[in-house]
Amino acid sequence: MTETVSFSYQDLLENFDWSVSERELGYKKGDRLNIGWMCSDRICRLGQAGKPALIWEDHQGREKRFTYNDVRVLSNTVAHFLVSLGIHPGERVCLFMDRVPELYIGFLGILKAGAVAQPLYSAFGDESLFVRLCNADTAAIVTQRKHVHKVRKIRERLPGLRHIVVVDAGDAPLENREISLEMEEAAPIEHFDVYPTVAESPSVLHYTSGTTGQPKGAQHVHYSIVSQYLTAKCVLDLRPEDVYWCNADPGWVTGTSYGIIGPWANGITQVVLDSGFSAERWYKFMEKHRVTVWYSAPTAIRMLMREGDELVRQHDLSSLRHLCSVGEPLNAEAVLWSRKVFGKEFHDTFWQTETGCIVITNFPGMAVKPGSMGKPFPGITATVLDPSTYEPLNQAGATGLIALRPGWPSLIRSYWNDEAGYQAKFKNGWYLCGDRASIDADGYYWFVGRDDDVINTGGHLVGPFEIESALLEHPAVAESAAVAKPDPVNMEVVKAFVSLKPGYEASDDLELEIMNYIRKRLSPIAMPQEIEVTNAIPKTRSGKIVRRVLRCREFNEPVGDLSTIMDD
Ligand code: 6R9
Repeated sequence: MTETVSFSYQDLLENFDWSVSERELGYKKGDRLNIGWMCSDRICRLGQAGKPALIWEDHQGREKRFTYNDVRVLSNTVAHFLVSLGIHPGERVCLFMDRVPELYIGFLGILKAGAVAQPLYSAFGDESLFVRLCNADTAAIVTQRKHVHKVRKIRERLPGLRHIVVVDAGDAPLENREISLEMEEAAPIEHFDVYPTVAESPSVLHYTSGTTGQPKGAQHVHYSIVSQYLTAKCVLDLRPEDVYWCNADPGWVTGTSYGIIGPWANGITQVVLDSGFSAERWYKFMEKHRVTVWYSAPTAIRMLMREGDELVRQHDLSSLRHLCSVGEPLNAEAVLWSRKVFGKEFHDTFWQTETGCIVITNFPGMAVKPGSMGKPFPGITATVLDPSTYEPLNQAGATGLIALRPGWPSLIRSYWNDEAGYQAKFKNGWYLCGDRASIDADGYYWFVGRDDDVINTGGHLVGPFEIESALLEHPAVAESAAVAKPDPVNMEVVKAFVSLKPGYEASDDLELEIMNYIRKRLSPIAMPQEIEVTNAIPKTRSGKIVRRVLRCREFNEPVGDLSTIMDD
């Protein structure tokens, strides 16, 4: 498939230096650096104040438009409000909202105030929310009326949470610690002294799940913009006239790195659809706004495939120029389907919350091998390591651990309050992604699977420990194990194994009740799609659950040698 490209992979690869990005952003070592300012004030100074930054639409088709100057002034307004509340630089301010304009603009406002933005997915239930706010010792949460009841449920257990800011309170009665901020109604703050953050100042704290323990806070710094700006420009191929749509919710890293920072640092117009999935609505939305660049995810693409080709043909999607995907393996069928119906291929991009930016990718113009993740982004040194020696495998087709040489701008600097967990991500001078892949003779990477027990459902990572802990709080559950189970659309879904306490009998009703319990306390994505009652949850001699046995059974894979694990 031929395409006109702005950059050639080979040209960028030769003599690559991240300072290219620093120069384009007008940043010099030692300068102040603030993502909030970079994504709004800077664009206005470049003569783009009147250019649309955000075109927002909800499920009823209501539309709002914000220029870069609007984003500049409104983010000042949010920043000023937070400072007037007594929020100090470095304190965590959580964003807990659907995809409303206040989420995108508030993100920049928090950063302008020098505080740390902590975005959380608004479908989280009270327990998932509590765990993350408690761990981060969050000082304020910005939320909507429809979600405030979840905060009310847990606020007594969060003494450090001083302010609950409601962006659409209207005349609804507010309770203790709650305060209203209607961003567009507040007195606009034309000039705000942006807090003088520097490259290494903390910026965004994203929670991500691992195998053990509760989710970890991945701590980013303002310097991450140097990676996010350039990868958005080169991989997403953003050009000044583009209309860009990123499907991801800013509760997850794709929604901030490439749903806020990347496009806005490039001065691009982006469109946001604040509504659930509907193939027809999505195509209509892209047709109406003449979307040119679309960043989506394999589960969404598979859901679109299911709705058929005819629906695509009923819409004029000729504006689409470049398509990318992230979050899970992009199956070859999805690439072939997109070729057929859009006349364009989805370009797979691989990265993580921790990497902050795309690290392995099908670069525009590079021949796509359907099913492959492509090659390392210039400026990223990658390899696959032997899992026992942590030495590079250097053999085409051999499966190993995906490893990256630390040093690119957007690698997280720590896990919040978990130095040991952070250090464990590095071996022999490499950062380990926790995924397995092979590299073919042409240097293309092929994803094999995760190297841990984390469940990837529809591109969202859920940690088994968080689900197991919540299951144990249900009165009927004595023991629990949560593992991935294959799924044709979501790639994986959660399956839970539970043993019951005396006096409880397995029944369909009880299973449904447990599922709903998890959905409400954690989230719909963490909810087990299947519950198996068993008295035989495999354990090591010291009593640790061996999820691998259960997982392999679900995937019909051989369990392999367990002798060392069982002796643990
Ligand atoms: C950006 C994001 C990261 C994990 C990652 C891997 C999986 C992401 C992928 C992919 C295969 C791809 N993953 N992109 N697997 N092909 N193109 O998703 O961040 O939520 O931290 O997830 O997702 O397992 O390690 P995050």
